[in-house]
Amino acid sequence: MTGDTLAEAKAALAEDGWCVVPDVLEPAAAAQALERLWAAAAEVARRGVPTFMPVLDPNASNVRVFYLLELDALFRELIRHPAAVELVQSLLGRSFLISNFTANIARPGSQSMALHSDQSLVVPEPWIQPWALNIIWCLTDVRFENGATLFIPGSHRWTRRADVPADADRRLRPFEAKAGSIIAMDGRVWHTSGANITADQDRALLFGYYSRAFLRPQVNWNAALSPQTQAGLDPQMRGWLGLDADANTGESAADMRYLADQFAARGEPARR
Ligand SMILES: O=C(O)CCC(=O)C(=O)O
Repeated sequence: MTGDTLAEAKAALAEDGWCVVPDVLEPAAAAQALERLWAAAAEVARRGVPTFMPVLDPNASNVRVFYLLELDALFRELIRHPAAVELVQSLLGRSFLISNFTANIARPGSQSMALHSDQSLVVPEPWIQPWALNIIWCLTDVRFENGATLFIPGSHRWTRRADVPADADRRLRPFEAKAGSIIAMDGRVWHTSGANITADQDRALLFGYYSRAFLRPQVNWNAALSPQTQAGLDPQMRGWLGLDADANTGESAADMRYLADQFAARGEPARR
């Protein structure tokens, strides 16, 4: 992956609402991540936590793994991968929070979930700006046949539920990519999981969900991460996970400049 590739990807993400960046992980690293994902799924099952969510998926051929950050240090590295963070900051700005990190393995026989946009699940309409996005890690090759995520081109410009057309399902297109790629998807893009119509090919994706820092994350990491996991995190990760005492005190460089300007205009030194 070159700097040019990432620059083109950021431009596509801003304009089209999505982009694919190939070769972020070497094939061996993607295979290792897949192995660790199955180990995490086994651990979750051992703890008696369901990996089938009837509210999300029509049948148990979708294997869902939640709280990846608690389950393996590898996932704590992926969520802060420099390419992922660069894409996130290009869309959301410097400050952001890690809202969620989950896996969905679509096994043969899996079916589509309901059409949705992820931003619509965390903030009411209108959805004017990108306030959230997914960085989707492809741990297997992803094709229409093995259940690629299906999305509607241009749907990041829909600002209200009433904008979703009656023929939305007919507009769906697959995100196809090689194992080791990441797909960035603006939180306003309407999408669903594809059906896996192969006989024997899994489709394994990780969904890193990031949001603007003023939005409450989907996961309360203070509760979801054990004291041992929290103890191993550096200040940067603690900040991105919202683990410290400050919650919403004006976080962006623009906010800070605004405050500094206000103090300067009053002839006072900047505080905080
Ligand atoms: O697995 C997929 O392809 C999509 C999953 C998804 O959109 C979700 O879980 O909200």
